[in-house]
Amino acid sequence: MWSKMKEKYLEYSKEVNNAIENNLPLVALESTIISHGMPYPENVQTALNCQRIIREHGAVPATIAILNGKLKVGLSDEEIDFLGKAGVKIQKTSRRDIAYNVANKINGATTVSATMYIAALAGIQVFATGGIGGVHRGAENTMDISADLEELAMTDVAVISAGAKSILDLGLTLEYLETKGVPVIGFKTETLPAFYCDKSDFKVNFRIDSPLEIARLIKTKYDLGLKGGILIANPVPARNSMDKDLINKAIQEAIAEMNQLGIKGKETTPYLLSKIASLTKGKSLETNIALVYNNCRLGAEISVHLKKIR
Ligand code: PSU
Ligand code: MN
Repeated sequence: MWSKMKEKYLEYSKEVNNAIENNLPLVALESTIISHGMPYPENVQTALNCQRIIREHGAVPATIAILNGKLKVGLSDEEIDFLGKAGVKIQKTSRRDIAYNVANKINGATTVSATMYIAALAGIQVFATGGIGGVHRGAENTMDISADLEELAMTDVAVISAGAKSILDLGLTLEYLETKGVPVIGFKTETLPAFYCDKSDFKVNFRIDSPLEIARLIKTKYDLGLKGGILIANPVPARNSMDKDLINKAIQEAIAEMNQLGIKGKETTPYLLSKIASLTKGKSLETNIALVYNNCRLGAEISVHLKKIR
């Protein structure tokens, strides 16, 4: 019954369909990072390179979006180009928007939360992205907490990210994940990386140094019926890590300007990302691209191991 219903809404690319039929390792990718996370044409080049890197590491990429009322798992190069060119004109789609967009055939670029949900429907357990949403600074007044955290609480997908940006409150983000029972793994690190920087003052729950060991943890969690995601924090390579003071100054300036302009809700993250990129003269964009590639590599390695262990 459910599987028939599912077929009605999901649409796989040929490559993804072949991977599912042959039990090949898959890695999901989100599309808000394309439409809202980076400017054109870097967004399209990055998305295509992510797919290439995943293939080079023995897995199959599945970029996810909502197009023409379908939950698309695997996009063509033309579809990626369409999302990249349209940019913020495409609707940023999180969990709450999925049903409305599908019912009304509204195109949507999926955030981490929506991508996790659709990946899980398609049976994909590993998802690589840049940064996740979290508890925003000042959330004690605004209650701005990303739906990504609730999704990590309930959907069985391991998410590889470069930690969380310090536009967020990293300490409160970790507290939230702890309450929800989401394990936070540091890949070769003791501290939660802060996206643009490879380190922060906050500790991860467990440090693991090999992709095989991470795959074993994922398998064990789901064998035990422990619902919800796993957050794998993969620090940006040291050579691409930004100076802490420089980036924090840009973040503070961007937040102050955002508050002055009265920007709220789902516009917050895209606004801050582009403002920080211009304040750092493109350096933050360069770092962002490097860390996404790094996460795709690790995601592919974990997914390959996950298919082999039993
Ligand atoms: N962080 C980035 N780039 C991004 C995002 C976050 O560095 O593109 C996107 C992701 O799609 C994430 C979303 O799921 O922003 C979080 O938005 P919000 O804070 O509105 O939940
Ligand atoms: Mn928000």
